[in-house]
Amino acid sequence: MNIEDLRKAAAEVLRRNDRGTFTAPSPRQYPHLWLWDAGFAALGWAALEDFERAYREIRAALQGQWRNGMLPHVVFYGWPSAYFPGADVWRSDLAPEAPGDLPTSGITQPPVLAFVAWILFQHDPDRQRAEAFLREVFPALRAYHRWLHAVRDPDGIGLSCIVHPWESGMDNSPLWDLPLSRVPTEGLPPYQRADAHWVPEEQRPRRADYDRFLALILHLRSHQYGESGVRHSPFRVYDVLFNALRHRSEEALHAMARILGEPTGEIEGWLERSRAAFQTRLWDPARGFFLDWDGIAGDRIPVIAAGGFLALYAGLATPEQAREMVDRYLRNPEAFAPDGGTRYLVPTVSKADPGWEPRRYWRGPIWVNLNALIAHGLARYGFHELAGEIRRHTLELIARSGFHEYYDPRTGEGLGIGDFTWSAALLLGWELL
Ligand code: 9WN
Repeated sequence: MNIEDLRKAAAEVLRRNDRGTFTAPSPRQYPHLWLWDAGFAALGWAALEDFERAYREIRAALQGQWRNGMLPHVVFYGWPSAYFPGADVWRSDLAPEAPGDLPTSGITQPPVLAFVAWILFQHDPDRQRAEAFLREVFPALRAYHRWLHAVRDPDGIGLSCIVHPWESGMDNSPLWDLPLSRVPTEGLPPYQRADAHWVPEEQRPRRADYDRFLALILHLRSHQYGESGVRHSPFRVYDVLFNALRHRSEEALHAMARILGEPTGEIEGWLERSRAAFQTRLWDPARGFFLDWDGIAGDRIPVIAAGGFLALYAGLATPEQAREMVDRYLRNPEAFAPDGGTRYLVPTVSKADPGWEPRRYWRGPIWVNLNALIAHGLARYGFHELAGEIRRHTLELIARSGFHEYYDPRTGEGLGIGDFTWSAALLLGWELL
Protein backbone atom coordinates (compact mmCIF):
# COMPACT_ATOMS: atom_id res chain seq x y z
CA MET A 1 0.00 0.00 0.00
CA ASN A 2 1.32 3.45 -0.83
CA ILE A 3 0.97 6.41 1.50
CA GLU A 4 -2.07 7.78 -0.34
CA ASP A 5 -3.94 4.48 0.09
CA LEU A 6 -2.93 4.41 3.75
CA ARG A 7 -4.26 7.92 4.26
CA LYS A 8 -7.55 6.98 2.62
CA ALA A 9 -7.85 3.91 4.83
CA ALA A 10 -7.04 6.01 7.91
CA ALA A 11 -9.73 8.56 7.05
CA GLU A 12 -12.22 5.71 6.74
CA VAL A 13 -11.33 4.41 10.21
CA LEU A 14 -11.83 7.89 11.66
CA ARG A 15 -15.20 8.27 9.95
CA ARG A 16 -16.36 4.83 11.05
CA ASN A 17 -15.42 5.52 14.67
CA ASP A 18 -16.98 8.99 14.61
CA ARG A 19 -19.91 9.21 17.02
CA GLY A 20 -20.80 12.78 16.10
CA THR A 21 -19.81 14.51 19.35
CA PHE A 22 -16.69 12.43 19.88
CA THR A 23 -14.59 9.77 18.15
CA ALA A 24 -14.65 6.43 19.95
CA PRO A 25 -11.13 4.98 20.31
CA SER A 26 -12.82 1.76 19.18
CA PRO A 27 -16.62 1.48 19.09
CA ARG A 28 -16.45 -2.09 20.38
CA GLN A 29 -13.62 -2.06 22.91
CA TYR A 30 -13.73 1.59 24.05
CA PRO A 31 -17.15 3.05 23.19
CA HIS A 32 -16.82 6.31 25.18
CA LEU A 33 -14.57 9.39 25.09
CA TRP A 34 -11.02 9.02 26.44
CA LEU A 35 -9.02 12.15 27.18
CA TRP A 36 -5.73 11.67 25.35
CA ASP A 37 -7.41 9.72 22.56
CA ALA A 38 -9.61 12.79 21.97
CA GLY A 39 -6.48 14.91 21.55
CA PHE A 40 -5.00 12.53 18.99
CA ALA A 41 -8.33 12.17 17.16
CA ALA A 42 -8.55 15.96 16.88
CA LEU A 43 -5.17 15.97 15.10
CA GLY A 44 -6.52 13.41 12.66
CA TRP A 45 -9.55 15.57 11.89
CA ALA A 46 -7.32 18.60 11.46
CA ALA A 47 -5.12 16.67 9.02
CA LEU A 48 -8.29 15.99 7.03
CA GLU A 49 -8.84 19.76 7.13
CA ASP A 50 -12.04 19.37 9.09
CA PHE A 51 -11.27 21.93 11.78
CA GLU A 52 -14.89 22.21 12.90
CA ARG A 53 -14.83 18.50 13.68
CA ALA A 54 -11.45 18.78 15.42
CA TYR A 55 -12.76 21.59 17.63
CA ARG A 56 -15.85 19.54 18.45
CA GLU A 57 -13.60 16.75 19.73
CA ILE A 58 -11.84 19.14 22.13
CA ARG A 59 -15.15 20.63 23.25
CA ALA A 60 -16.53 17.14 23.93
CA ALA A 61 -13.57 16.38 26.21
CA LEU A 62 -13.91 19.74 28.00
CA GLN A 63 -17.61 19.11 28.53
CA GLY A 64 -16.65 16.50 31.11
CA GLN A 65 -14.59 18.98 33.17
CA TRP A 66 -15.13 18.97 36.93
CA ARG A 67 -15.71 22.16 38.94
CA ASN A 68 -12.23 21.80 40.49
CA GLY A 69 -10.69 21.86 37.00
CA MET A 70 -10.02 18.13 36.56
CA LEU A 71 -10.51 16.67 33.10
CA PRO A 72 -11.66 13.06 33.53
CA HIS A 73 -10.00 10.30 31.55
CA VAL A 74 -13.38 8.94 30.40
CA VAL A 75 -16.54 10.89 29.60
CA PHE A 76 -19.32 8.36 29.38
CA TYR A 77 -21.08 9.61 26.24
CA GLY A 78 -23.17 6.73 24.98
CA TRP A 79 -23.47 5.09 28.38
CA PRO A 80 -24.68 2.37 29.12
CA SER A 81 -22.35 -0.01 27.33
CA ALA A 82 -20.56 -3.28 28.03
CA TYR A 83 -17.34 -1.43 29.01
CA PHE A 84 -15.86 -2.27 32.38
CA PRO A 85 -15.45 -0.37 34.65
CA GLY A 86 -18.45 1.68 33.55
CA ALA A 87 -20.21 4.70 35.00
CA ASP A 88 -21.93 2.42 37.53
CA VAL A 89 -18.52 1.58 39.04
CA TRP A 90 -17.04 5.09 38.91
CA ARG A 91 -20.17 6.77 40.34
CA SER A 92 -19.03 10.32 39.62
CA ASP A 93 -22.46 11.39 40.90
CA LEU A 94 -21.09 10.82 44.42
CA ALA A 95 -18.54 13.60 43.92
CA PRO A 96 -19.70 17.17 44.55
CA GLU A 97 -17.23 18.53 41.95
CA ALA A 98 -18.41 16.35 39.06
CA PRO A 99 -20.69 17.68 36.32
CA GLY A 100 -24.28 16.92 37.25
CA ASP A 101 -25.55 15.79 33.86
CA LEU A 102 -22.72 13.73 32.38
CA PRO A 103 -21.21 10.62 34.02
CA THR A 104 -17.41 10.52 33.95
CA SER A 105 -14.52 8.63 35.53
CA GLY A 106 -12.82 10.21 38.55
CA ILE A 107 -9.18 10.27 37.36
CA THR A 108 -7.37 12.04 34.54
CA GLN A 109 -5.00 11.06 31.67
CA PRO A 110 -1.88 12.56 30.05
CA PRO A 111 -2.47 16.31 29.56
CA VAL A 112 -2.26 16.61 25.78
CA LEU A 113 -5.27 18.83 25.17
CA ALA A 114 -3.61 22.25 25.49
CA PHE A 115 -0.81 21.53 23.04
CA VAL A 116 -3.26 19.92 20.64
CA ALA A 117 -5.52 23.00 20.85
CA TRP A 118 -2.48 25.14 20.07
CA ILE A 119 -1.63 23.02 17.01
CA LEU A 120 -5.21 23.34 15.76
CA PHE A 121 -5.05 27.11 16.25
CA GLN A 122 -1.82 27.34 14.30
CA HIS A 123 -3.03 25.34 11.32
CA ASP A 124 -6.62 26.51 10.85
CA PRO A 125 -6.68 28.64 7.69
CA ASP A 126 -9.72 30.54 9.05
CA ARG A 127 -7.90 32.85 11.45
CA GLN A 128 -11.00 34.40 12.95
CA ARG A 129 -12.46 31.00 13.78
CA ALA A 130 -9.12 29.85 15.19
CA GLU A 131 -8.83 32.79 17.53
CA ALA A 132 -12.42 32.46 18.71
CA PHE A 133 -11.69 28.81 19.50
CA LEU A 134 -8.60 29.73 21.49
CA ARG A 135 -10.51 32.33 23.48
CA GLU A 136 -13.23 29.78 24.15
CA VAL A 137 -11.03 26.93 25.44
CA PHE A 138 -8.20 28.77 27.19
CA PRO A 139 -9.95 29.29 30.58
CA ALA A 140 -10.89 25.60 30.86
CA LEU A 141 -7.41 24.44 29.86
CA ARG A 142 -5.75 26.78 32.34
CA ALA A 143 -8.14 25.61 35.09
CA TYR A 144 -7.11 22.01 34.35
CA HIS A 145 -3.42 22.81 34.67
CA ARG A 146 -4.05 24.78 37.87
CA TRP A 147 -5.64 21.63 39.26
CA LEU A 148 -2.64 19.56 38.09
CA HIS A 149 -0.42 21.82 40.18
CA ALA A 150 -2.64 22.49 43.19
CA VAL A 151 -4.01 19.00 43.80
CA ARG A 152 -1.54 16.71 42.07
CA ASP A 153 1.70 17.88 43.64
CA PRO A 154 1.19 16.78 47.26
CA ASP A 155 4.96 16.41 47.73
CA GLY A 156 5.61 19.93 46.41
CA ILE A 157 8.21 18.84 43.85
CA GLY A 158 7.05 20.82 40.81
CA LEU A 159 5.61 17.76 39.05
CA SER A 160 2.12 16.18 38.95
CA CYS A 161 1.55 12.74 40.38
CA ILE A 162 -0.71 10.03 39.03
CA VAL A 163 -2.74 8.02 41.53
CA HIS A 164 -3.84 5.28 39.13
CA PRO A 165 -1.86 3.56 36.34
CA TRP A 166 -4.67 4.45 33.91
CA GLU A 167 -3.76 8.12 34.37
CA SER A 168 -0.46 7.43 32.61
CA GLY A 169 -2.27 5.92 29.61
CA MET A 170 0.22 3.02 29.86
CA ASP A 171 -1.95 0.85 32.05
CA ASN A 172 0.11 -2.25 32.83
CA SER A 173 3.63 -0.98 32.16
CA PRO A 174 6.38 -2.67 34.23
CA LEU A 175 6.86 0.86 35.63
CA TRP A 176 3.93 0.16 37.96
CA ASP A 177 4.87 -3.34 39.11
CA LEU A 178 6.59 -2.16 42.27
CA PRO A 179 4.26 0.72 43.24
CA LEU A 180 1.20 -1.45 42.49
CA SER A 181 2.50 -4.23 44.71
CA ARG A 182 1.66 -1.99 47.69
CA VAL A 183 -2.01 -1.64 46.76
CA PRO A 184 -4.14 -3.80 49.06
CA THR A 185 -6.85 -5.88 47.41
CA GLU A 186 -8.51 -7.50 50.43
CA GLY A 187 -12.28 -7.32 50.43
CA LEU A 188 -12.53 -6.52 46.73
CA PRO A 189 -16.09 -7.23 45.52
CA PRO A 190 -16.47 -9.84 42.75
CA TYR A 191 -16.35 -8.31 39.25
CA GLN A 192 -16.48 -9.30 35.62
CA ARG A 193 -13.92 -7.94 33.15
CA ALA A 194 -15.13 -7.09 29.65
CA ASP A 195 -11.79 -6.27 27.97
CA ALA A 196 -10.87 -9.79 26.90
CA HIS A 197 -14.01 -10.32 24.83
CA TRP A 198 -12.64 -8.99 21.53
CA VAL A 199 -8.94 -9.28 22.36
CA PRO A 200 -7.05 -12.41 23.46
CA GLU A 201 -6.50 -12.33 27.19
CA GLU A 202 -2.72 -12.79 26.91
CA GLN A 203 -2.53 -9.42 25.11
CA ARG A 204 -4.30 -7.63 27.99
CA PRO A 205 -3.33 -6.81 31.61
CA ARG A 206 -3.32 -9.69 34.09
CA ARG A 207 -6.08 -10.33 36.59
CA ALA A 208 -3.77 -9.26 39.44
CA ASP A 209 -3.38 -5.86 37.73
CA TYR A 210 -7.13 -5.47 37.29
CA ASP A 211 -7.64 -6.23 40.99
CA ARG A 212 -5.39 -3.33 41.81
CA PHE A 213 -6.92 -1.06 39.15
CA LEU A 214 -10.29 -1.65 40.76
CA ALA A 215 -9.01 -1.35 44.34
CA LEU A 216 -7.57 2.07 43.49
CA ILE A 217 -10.86 3.23 41.99
CA LEU A 218 -12.70 2.16 45.13
CA HIS A 219 -10.16 3.95 47.32
CA LEU A 220 -10.48 7.19 45.34
CA ARG A 221 -14.26 6.86 45.15
CA SER A 222 -14.48 6.53 48.95
CA HIS A 223 -12.83 9.98 49.08
CA GLN A 224 -15.23 11.30 46.41
CA TYR A 225 -12.19 11.66 44.12
CA GLY A 226 -11.04 14.63 46.19
CA GLU A 227 -7.70 15.82 47.57
CA SER A 228 -7.73 13.52 50.60
CA GLY A 229 -7.91 10.52 48.26
CA VAL A 230 -4.76 11.74 46.52
CA ARG A 231 -2.89 12.32 49.79
CA HIS A 232 -3.82 8.88 51.14
CA SER A 233 -3.44 6.99 47.89
CA PRO A 234 -1.31 3.84 48.17
CA PHE A 235 -0.11 4.58 44.59
CA ARG A 236 1.58 7.93 43.89
CA VAL A 237 4.00 8.22 40.99
CA TYR A 238 5.50 11.22 39.17
CA ASP A 239 5.68 9.86 35.64
CA VAL A 240 8.04 11.15 32.94
CA LEU A 241 5.60 10.84 30.03
CA PHE A 242 2.75 12.49 31.95
CA ASN A 243 4.90 15.41 33.08
CA ALA A 244 6.67 15.87 29.75
CA LEU A 245 3.28 16.22 28.06
CA ARG A 246 2.18 18.55 30.85
CA HIS A 247 5.23 20.72 30.16
CA ARG A 248 4.59 20.73 26.42
CA SER A 249 0.98 21.76 27.09
CA GLU A 250 2.08 24.52 29.43
CA GLU A 251 4.41 25.91 26.78
CA ALA A 252 1.32 26.01 24.57
CA LEU A 253 -0.72 27.71 27.32
CA HIS A 254 2.02 30.28 27.61
CA ALA A 255 1.86 31.03 23.89
CA MET A 256 -1.94 31.23 24.08
CA ALA A 257 -1.84 33.60 27.04
CA ARG A 258 0.44 35.94 25.12
CA ILE A 259 -1.87 36.02 22.13
CA LEU A 260 -4.96 36.50 24.25
CA GLY A 261 -3.41 39.17 26.47
CA GLU A 262 -3.72 36.99 29.58
CA PRO A 263 -1.13 37.08 32.41
CA THR A 264 1.84 34.77 31.82
CA GLY A 265 3.66 34.83 35.18
CA GLU A 266 1.88 31.85 36.72
CA ILE A 267 2.59 29.69 33.68
CA GLU A 268 6.22 30.78 33.55
CA GLY A 269 6.54 29.63 37.17
CA TRP A 270 5.17 26.19 36.22
CA LEU A 271 7.60 25.86 33.32
CA GLU A 272 10.57 26.80 35.41
CA ARG A 273 9.70 24.36 38.17
CA SER A 274 9.20 21.40 35.86
CA ARG A 275 12.44 22.15 34.01
CA ALA A 276 14.27 22.02 37.34
CA ALA A 277 12.44 18.90 38.56
CA PHE A 278 13.28 16.97 35.39
CA GLN A 279 16.94 17.64 36.05
CA THR A 280 17.13 17.17 39.79
CA ARG A 281 14.57 14.46 40.37
CA LEU A 282 13.85 12.50 37.19
CA TRP A 283 17.23 12.40 35.49
CA ASP A 284 19.23 9.41 36.74
CA PRO A 285 22.90 10.17 36.09
CA ALA A 286 24.06 6.59 36.70
CA ARG A 287 21.56 5.07 34.28
CA GLY A 288 21.64 7.98 31.85
CA PHE A 289 17.86 8.09 31.50
CA PHE A 290 14.79 9.94 32.80
CA LEU A 291 13.05 7.69 35.34
CA ASP A 292 9.70 7.91 37.12
CA TRP A 293 9.68 9.05 40.75
CA ASP A 294 7.84 6.88 43.25
CA GLY A 295 6.28 9.38 45.69
CA ILE A 296 5.68 6.77 48.36
CA ALA A 297 9.09 5.09 48.31
CA GLY A 298 10.78 8.45 47.73
CA ASP A 299 12.94 6.93 45.01
CA ARG A 300 13.27 6.56 41.25
CA ILE A 301 11.69 3.52 39.59
CA PRO A 302 14.51 1.61 37.82
CA VAL A 303 12.57 0.67 34.68
CA ILE A 304 13.74 1.91 31.28
CA ALA A 305 10.47 2.66 29.46
CA ALA A 306 9.86 4.42 26.13
CA GLY A 307 7.98 7.20 27.96
CA GLY A 308 11.40 8.46 29.10
CA PHE A 309 12.14 9.63 25.56
CA LEU A 310 9.24 12.07 25.77
CA ALA A 311 11.49 14.39 27.76
CA LEU A 312 12.91 15.16 24.30
CA TYR A 313 9.49 16.01 22.89
CA ALA A 314 9.10 18.56 25.67
CA GLY A 315 12.65 19.91 25.23
CA LEU A 316 13.47 18.98 28.84
CA ALA A 317 16.74 17.13 28.18
CA THR A 318 20.12 18.76 27.66
CA PRO A 319 21.76 17.87 24.30
CA GLU A 320 24.19 15.65 26.22
CA GLN A 321 21.38 13.80 27.97
CA ALA A 322 19.56 13.29 24.68
CA ARG A 323 22.71 11.87 23.10
CA GLU A 324 23.28 9.51 26.02
CA MET A 325 19.69 8.22 25.91
CA VAL A 326 19.97 7.63 22.18
CA ASP A 327 23.36 5.92 22.21
CA ARG A 328 22.90 3.89 25.34
CA TYR A 329 19.30 2.82 24.78
CA LEU A 330 17.54 3.73 21.54
CA ARG A 331 20.37 2.58 19.27
CA ASN A 332 21.27 -0.33 21.54
CA PRO A 333 19.92 -3.69 20.29
CA GLU A 334 19.89 -4.99 23.85
CA ALA A 335 17.47 -2.20 24.83
CA PHE A 336 15.19 -0.75 22.10
CA ALA A 337 16.95 -1.13 18.73
CA PRO A 338 16.15 -4.01 16.36
CA ASP A 339 18.32 -7.13 16.63
CA GLY A 340 17.83 -10.76 15.67
CA GLY A 341 14.74 -10.87 17.89
CA THR A 342 12.95 -7.59 17.27
CA ARG A 343 12.59 -5.84 13.93
CA TYR A 344 10.79 -2.59 14.68
CA LEU A 345 11.14 0.59 16.74
CA VAL A 346 10.11 1.54 19.45
CA PRO A 347 9.10 -1.19 21.92
CA THR A 348 7.36 0.39 24.95
CA VAL A 349 9.88 -1.09 27.37
CA SER A 350 13.56 -1.95 27.10
CA LYS A 351 14.07 -5.58 26.13
CA ALA A 352 16.57 -5.85 28.96
CA ASP A 353 13.87 -5.16 31.54
CA PRO A 354 12.78 -8.34 33.36
CA GLY A 355 9.15 -7.21 32.91
CA TRP A 356 9.38 -7.04 29.10
CA GLU A 357 6.63 -9.00 27.28
CA PRO A 358 6.46 -8.32 23.54
CA ARG A 359 2.75 -9.12 23.12
CA ARG A 360 1.18 -7.83 26.32
CA TYR A 361 -0.27 -4.33 25.96
CA TRP A 362 2.06 -1.73 27.55
CA ARG A 363 4.78 -4.20 28.53
CA GLY A 364 6.63 -4.34 25.21
CA PRO A 365 4.51 -3.86 22.07
CA ILE A 366 4.82 -0.79 19.82
CA TRP A 367 2.21 1.98 20.01
CA VAL A 368 1.74 4.56 17.25
CA ASN A 369 1.23 7.53 19.60
CA LEU A 370 4.51 6.91 21.43
CA ASN A 371 6.34 6.42 18.14
CA ALA A 372 5.05 9.73 16.82
CA LEU A 373 5.97 11.66 19.98
CA ILE A 374 9.40 10.03 20.23
CA ALA A 375 10.20 10.72 16.57
CA HIS A 376 9.32 14.40 16.96
CA GLY A 377 11.40 14.62 20.12
CA LEU A 378 14.39 13.14 18.29
CA ALA A 379 14.00 15.58 15.41
CA ARG A 380 13.94 18.44 17.93
CA TYR A 381 17.42 17.36 19.08
CA GLY A 382 18.75 16.86 15.57
CA PHE A 383 18.43 13.06 15.31
CA HIS A 384 16.64 13.29 11.98
CA GLU A 385 17.74 9.95 10.64
CA LEU A 386 16.47 8.06 13.66
CA ALA A 387 13.22 10.04 13.58
CA GLY A 388 12.78 9.05 9.94
CA GLU A 389 13.47 5.42 10.76
CA ILE A 390 10.73 5.42 13.40
CA ARG A 391 8.33 6.97 10.92
CA ARG A 392 9.21 4.32 8.31
CA HIS A 393 8.80 1.49 10.78
CA THR A 394 5.41 2.84 11.86
CA LEU A 395 4.19 3.03 8.26
CA GLU A 396 5.46 -0.47 7.62
CA LEU A 397 3.61 -1.82 10.65
CA ILE A 398 0.38 -0.16 9.57
CA ALA A 399 0.75 -1.22 5.94
CA ARG A 400 1.44 -4.76 7.04
CA SER A 401 -1.13 -5.19 9.80
CA GLY A 402 -3.65 -2.35 9.63
CA PHE A 403 -4.56 0.27 12.21
CA HIS A 404 -4.07 -1.89 15.25
CA GLU A 405 -3.98 -0.79 18.83
CA TYR A 406 -0.39 -2.08 19.23
CA TYR A 407 2.12 -4.29 17.40
CA ASP A 408 4.50 -7.13 18.18
CA PRO A 409 8.01 -5.61 17.76
CA ARG A 410 9.40 -8.98 16.62
CA THR A 411 6.96 -9.85 13.84
CA GLY A 412 4.96 -6.66 13.25
CA GLU A 413 1.75 -8.56 13.94
CA GLY A 414 -1.17 -6.30 14.88
CA LEU A 415 -2.33 -6.82 18.47
CA GLY A 416 -5.22 -5.61 20.61
CA ILE A 417 -8.27 -4.21 18.88
CA GLY A 418 -8.27 -3.34 15.15
CA ASP A 419 -9.38 -0.07 13.48
CA PHE A 420 -8.03 1.84 16.45
CA THR A 421 -8.65 5.59 16.23
CA TRP A 422 -5.31 7.09 17.28
CA SER A 423 -3.29 4.75 15.03
CA ALA A 424 -5.29 6.13 12.10
CA ALA A 425 -5.45 9.72 13.36
CA LEU A 426 -1.69 9.93 13.91
CA LEU A 427 -0.83 8.43 10.57
CA LEU A 428 -2.78 11.40 9.19
CA GLY A 429 -1.65 13.98 11.72
CA TRP A 430 1.97 12.85 12.27
CA GLU A 431 3.48 16.02 10.78
CA LEU A 432 1.25 18.26 12.89
CA LEU A 433 2.89 17.18 16.14
C1 9WN B 1 -8.39 2.27 30.52
C2 9WN B 1 -8.64 4.14 25.18
C3 9WN B 1 -7.69 3.78 26.30
C4 9WN B 1 -6.32 4.46 26.15
C5 9WN B 1 -5.29 3.90 27.12
C6 9WN B 1 -5.26 2.39 26.96
C7 9WN B 1 -6.64 1.80 27.22
C8 9WN B 1 -8.31 1.71 29.10
C9 9WN B 1 -8.61 0.22 29.13
O1 9WN B 1 -7.57 2.35 26.32
O2 9WN B 1 -7.00 2.01 28.57
O3 9WN B 1 -8.28 3.67 30.50
O4 9WN B 1 -9.77 -0.12 29.40
O5 9WN B 1 -7.72 -0.61 28.90
O6 9WN B 1 -4.33 1.84 27.81
O7 9WN B 1 -4.03 4.47 26.87
O8 9WN B 1 -6.46 5.83 26.36
O9 9WN B 1 -8.03 3.90 23.94
